[in-house]
Amino acid sequence: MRNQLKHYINGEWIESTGPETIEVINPATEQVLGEISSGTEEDLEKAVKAARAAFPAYSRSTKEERIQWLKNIVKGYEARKDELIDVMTDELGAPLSVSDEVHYHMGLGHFKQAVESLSDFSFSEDRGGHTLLKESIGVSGLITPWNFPTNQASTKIASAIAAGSPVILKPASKTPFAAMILAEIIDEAGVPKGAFNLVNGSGSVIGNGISSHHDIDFVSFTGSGTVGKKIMKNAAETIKKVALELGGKSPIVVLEDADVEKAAKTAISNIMTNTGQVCSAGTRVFIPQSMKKSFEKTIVDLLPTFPYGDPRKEGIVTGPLVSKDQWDTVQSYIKKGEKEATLLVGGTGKPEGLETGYYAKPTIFTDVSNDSVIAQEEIFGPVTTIITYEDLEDAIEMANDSVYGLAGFVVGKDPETLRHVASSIRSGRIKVNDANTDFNGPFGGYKQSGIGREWGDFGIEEYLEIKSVHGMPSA
Ligand code: TAP
Repeated sequence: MRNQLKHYINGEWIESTGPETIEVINPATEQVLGEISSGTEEDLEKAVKAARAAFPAYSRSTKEERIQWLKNIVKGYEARKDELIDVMTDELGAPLSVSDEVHYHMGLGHFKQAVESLSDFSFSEDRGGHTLLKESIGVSGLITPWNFPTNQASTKIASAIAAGSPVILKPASKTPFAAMILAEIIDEAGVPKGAFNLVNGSGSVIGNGISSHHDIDFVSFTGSGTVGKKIMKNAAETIKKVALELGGKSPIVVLEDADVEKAAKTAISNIMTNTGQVCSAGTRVFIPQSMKKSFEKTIVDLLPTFPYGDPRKEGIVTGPLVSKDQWDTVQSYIKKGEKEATLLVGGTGKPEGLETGYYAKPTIFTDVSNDSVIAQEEIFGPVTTIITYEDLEDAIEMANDSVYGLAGFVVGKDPETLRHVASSIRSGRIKVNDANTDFNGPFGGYKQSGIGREWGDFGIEEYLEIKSVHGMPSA
C-alpha cells in the first residue's frame, strides 16, 4: 500500500492539518492502491504563505540558476524512471510501454525543452521608444487532471520554474503518486524553499481554494469544461489570470488520396492510446463517401492489432479506464451512440475475460451525423465516430462545427490540400500524417477548448507579466 499522507510545503514533507484521507484505486484491479491526505484550507494557506515568501528572491533568480535547477530535475527524473513508470501503471492503468514511451517520455520532454527554451529566452528587449521587461507573474496555482500524471504537471512546473514563479500544485486525487515523486525530484534539485509546493486534496477544497485565493496571481488548470468554468468564475473575484486546457472533440480529416490503412491506423491509435483518455484525441473521423466501405473494413480488421487488457502484460497497448465513474460515463455514451448511429464494433459492457478492472470495449460507430451527441461531446474513452463527407469544404465545415478547437488531424498526400486543411481547421494544434510531436510547439485550444498555451517558450510566457519602461537609462 502506498500511504503517502504528507503535503510538500516550504521545502518539507509535512502532516496534513486534517484527518481526512482519499483512497486511490488501481483501475486494473479495482483494489485500493493507497491513500493520500485530503488537504484542508489551512494546508493550502501554509503553501500559499510559503510561495509568497519565496517570491521576492525567487522571481529575481538568474536565468543560469533556473537552468541549473531544471537540469538537476532532468537528472533526477531520469534516475527515477522505473518508479515513475511503475506508479503510473498502478494509478492510471496505463500499460507499461505507454507509461514509458508516452507518460515518462512526455514529462521528461517538458523539462528538457524548458532548459532549451529558457536558454534562448529574453526577459528584456529594447523596443526603440521603450524597454520591455518580462517579469514573474507572482504565485501560481497548478491544478492537474489524472489522464497524464507527469505530462500535465511537468509542463506547468517547468514553465513556472523558467519564469521564476513559485507554485502550489494540486494533482488529481485519482493519480497523485507520480506527482509526489516529481515533488521529491524537485526537492533534491536545489529549487529554493517555498518555490514548489504540493497540496493533495479534493477539487472542492484545494482546487476551489486555489482559484479563489486572493494571494494567488495565476491559475493554470487542465481538466473538464465544467470545472474550468467554475475556476474562471472564482478567479474573476480577484481578477486572477487563468489558463485553461479543457479538452476537445478533434477531427481527423481523411483526404481522397489518403492511404486507407494509414488513415485507419491514425483513427485507431487516437482512441487506443491512453484508452482514449486524451484531450487532443481525434474522435470524429471524416472520410470521403467513396471510401466508406474500404475504410470500415480496414478499421475493423486493424483494431485487433492494438491489444487491450492487463496493463502489466507485455504487448498490451490499451489498459482500463481510470475509474468506475469514467467507465460509467463511457458506457452511457455508447448507449446513446447505439440509438444515434450504426455500431460497427464494440458496444456496452466489459470485454470478455476482463470482468475485473474498468475495461471498456473499443467501440467504433459509423453512419454518424456530426450533430449527434456522440460526435459533439467529449467521451474520453476508446470510442470513435465515422462521418462521411461529399466534398472537402463540406468536411472542413463539419470539422469546425464543434464547440471545441484543441487539435485536428489530416491524412492524405497532396501537399497543397494538406496545407489547406491544416490552415482551415480552427484548432490550436494540427497533426499532418501523424507527424512527431515537437515539445516546443505551443499546446492549447481555440473556442471552448480553453485559454492560453503551454509547452516551450509560449508556456513560459504564461507565467510572466509584461512591463514597458519608458526612459530606461542604459546599463
Ligand atoms: P475534473 O473534475 O475537471 O478534474 C480535473 C482537476 O480539477 C482535478 O485535479 C480535480 O480534483 C480538480 N477539481 C475538481 N473540482 C474542482 C473545483 N471545483 N475547483 C478546482 N479544481 C477542481 O475532471 P474529471 O471529473 O476527473 O473528469 C471529467 C471529464 O473531464 C472527463 O470525462 C473528460 O471529459 C474531462 N477531462 C479532460 C481532461 C483534459 S486533459 N482536458 C482531463 C481529465 C478529464 P480531484 O481530482 O480532486 O477531483
